[in-house]
Amino acid sequence: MQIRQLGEQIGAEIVDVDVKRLTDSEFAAIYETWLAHNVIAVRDQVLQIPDFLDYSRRFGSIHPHPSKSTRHPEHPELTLLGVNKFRADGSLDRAIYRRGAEGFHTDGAYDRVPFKATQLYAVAIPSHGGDTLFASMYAACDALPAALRSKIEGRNGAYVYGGRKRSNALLNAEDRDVPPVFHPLIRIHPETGRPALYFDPGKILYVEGCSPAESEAIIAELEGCMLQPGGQYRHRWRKGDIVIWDNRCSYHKAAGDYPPEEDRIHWRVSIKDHDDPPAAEPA
Ligand SMILES: O=C(O)CCC(=O)C(=O)O
Ligand SMILES: [Fe+2]
Repeated sequence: MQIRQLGEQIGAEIVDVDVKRLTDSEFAAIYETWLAHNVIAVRDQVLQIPDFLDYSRRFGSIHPHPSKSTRHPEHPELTLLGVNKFRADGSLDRAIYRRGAEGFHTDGAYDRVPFKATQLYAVAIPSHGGDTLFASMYAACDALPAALRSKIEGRNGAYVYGGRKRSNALLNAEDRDVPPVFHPLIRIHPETGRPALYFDPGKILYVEGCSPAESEAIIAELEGCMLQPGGQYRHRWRKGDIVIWDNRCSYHKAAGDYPPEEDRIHWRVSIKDHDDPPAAEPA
């Protein structure tokens, strides 16, 4: 097994390994690399669905995504990306084609216990475009101007799935009306102990304890701090890649720019810690 750092502060690549046959010490090395580099790509894997689920369960417990319409029909804990993007009338369903492409975000901020990790396996990759972009929340936190940092220290953001724009197209109607959850804007990573700027402009409703105008001003300022030089990595997919990112310390975004007539299909799982409670089912 070989490990290579990719970005300056984020991203590593692992080659010459088969995740179907990993010893505990090899997995420990992968896990340590992931904690250190936040996003890792394991190349050249040939997997069936049970292999992908088994490997994913080494990182934690896997949870069905709230978007029920994009779950695999026999494996609800598996989300399908890029499947059924054309409707029966031939029109492109942009919510599927551009899923994750509206802006940098972290997965699961709308959940009381947000996802620890998201893992994708590349089943089909277009001839060009379709990259995934990553950025470090540690780098964003380190770069916060002192005045802004003191404004948000100890404060929570309020989050719902669709955020201020109510972007709920992938949710069933009965799952759209859910009360917000709260997370500290500077959140300490439970495993590394490092502070991260935990912020998602697409899912935040407001900053707790501020006037609406103050809250909007803070949100706009924070949005400008998310991407830092040296804190970014762009993944160019190859079929057979497994990529896992740490939602507690990284943002990501799909480029959303590949030829829509070509396939770009991933299997996807949402991972929590083994002892985290499941999401509350919407009332
Ligand atoms: O398709 C991608 O590149 C990433 C999509 C995304 O945001 C996600 O799966 O959480
Ligand atoms: Fe995402």
